[in-house]
Amino acid sequence: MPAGETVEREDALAGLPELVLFHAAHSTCSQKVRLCLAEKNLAYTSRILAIRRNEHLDPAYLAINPNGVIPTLTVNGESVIDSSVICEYLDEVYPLPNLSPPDAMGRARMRAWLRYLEEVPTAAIRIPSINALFVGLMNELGEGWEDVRRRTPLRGELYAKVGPQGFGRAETEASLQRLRATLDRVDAALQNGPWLLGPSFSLADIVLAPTLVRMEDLGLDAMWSDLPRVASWLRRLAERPSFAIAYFPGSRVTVATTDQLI
Ligand SMILES: N[C@@H](CCC(=O)N[C@@H](CS)C(=O)NCC(=O)O)C(=O)O
Repeated sequence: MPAGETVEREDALAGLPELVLFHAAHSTCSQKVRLCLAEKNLAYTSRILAIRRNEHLDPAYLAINPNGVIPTLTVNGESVIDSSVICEYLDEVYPLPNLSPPDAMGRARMRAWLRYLEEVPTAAIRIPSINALFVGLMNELGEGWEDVRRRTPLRGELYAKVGPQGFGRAETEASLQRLRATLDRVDAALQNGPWLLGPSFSLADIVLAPTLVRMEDLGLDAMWSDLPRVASWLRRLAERPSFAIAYFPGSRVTVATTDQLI
């Protein structure tokens, strides 16, 4: 989707605040927000940032997102940052269809999932993603990459650990273990499915989705070959109309071989 294009959809909310999403096709955090916007059938103006050209570290972007990461949603020019926070914001302001449980205890359970998903698998998937997809670009950038590492407000420490072949074996294996632990936890929750919180699709499913899709793209789907509930959750997710909207062409990435992961 070209930068600046407005996502044209039936929008019963015309006249409400202008939504602008700063994002990238392949960015897993952006995909969470796009899924949420699509579930709610919300129109927005799309501003694609080229991470390759460091547009996320541009002073003008840092002024709207001081963390120097994507996505950012602006609402009449005011920023909402952090993908899960953006999803919760959207669900609060545009409650139909509702993506949160109706009761406080249910919402507490959902938020516990959101925090866990951010802390464990969302962080873990960065390691094999960088190894397989981004290390080539980092090497290609050379000195330019050093500059990114110095300028990034949040990721300097993480990027200092990336060598010319990516992360080391121990770091990569630890991240795969964290992903497997997540799959086990998801599988256990899906016993009372079909969705993470039970009968209704929620923000917890949205925040989980990009990690599993990325694992699939990296050829890591064998990690749930013994967990059929996880596989059927992913199939159900892909059948939702929001999926094709959020994952427009260019959003999925593939690697030729899992050897690239380590
Ligand atoms: N907690 C943030 C994390 C956002 C994030 O890490 N975004 C990645 C793309 S998925 C990014 O901007 N990476 C650029 C970089 O690491 O320099 C969120 O959920 O919005």
